[in-house]
Amino acid sequence: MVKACIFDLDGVIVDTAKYHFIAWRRLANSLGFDFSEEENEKLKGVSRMESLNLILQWGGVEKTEAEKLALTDLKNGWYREYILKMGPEEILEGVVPFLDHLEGLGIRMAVGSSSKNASTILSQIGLTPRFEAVIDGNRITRSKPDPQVFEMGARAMGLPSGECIVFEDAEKGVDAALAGGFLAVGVGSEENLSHAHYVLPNFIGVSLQNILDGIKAKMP
Ligand code: B16
Ligand code: MG
Repeated sequence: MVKACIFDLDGVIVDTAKYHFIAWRRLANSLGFDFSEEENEKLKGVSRMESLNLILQWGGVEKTEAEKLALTDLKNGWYREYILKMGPEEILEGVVPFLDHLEGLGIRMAVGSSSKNASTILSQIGLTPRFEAVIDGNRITRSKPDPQVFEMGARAMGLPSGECIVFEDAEKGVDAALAGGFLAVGVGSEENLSHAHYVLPNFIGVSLQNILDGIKAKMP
């Protein structure tokens, strides 16, 4: 019996991945190297510092902890310039009708994001009041693929993980949902997310029943 849905933010509700990519690339370029869109996929759902560590590794660049902190601050400043210009028009197509649909069914809703900017983004796009709990990068101590962010979301609603569906665009986010015993729905390409219980390309025209049928059909 599904009682709640927990949404990842970046890549599920809004496409902030493009802003992360621009800002990280600007940082890499300032250090004298570049990285590809393919490599960028590996940064999805990963914390800010872990993302920097991966990027520095790709560029073969070493930095002290203090320098790394300064670099993440620099990147976050650039990233925030983009997100502070966001508005409700950046909500991905199909998301608002799907939230309305869930609300009509009495399904509870929370956000589980690795981003420390999650509350800023939700407020910019006007969706803060739609979620009963928002667990973000400021509240967790372990990053995805650890299930902590989703477990805290379920706990905030007083529900066991088995009664919640997690929606995720990142491979590591789907890993986190599965590790926590949630129903995991990938949002994006089947190619990256085939380990989820079900994969949707996006929320356009989607109903909870479609998802439950899809999960059932994919289960052994
Ligand atoms: P910030 P999600 C994640 O958000 C992003 O996918 C990931 O690319 C980013 O590095 C991470 O948040 C941290 O973001 O620098 O804003 O704290 O997909 O878990 O909502
Ligand atoms: Mg994401």
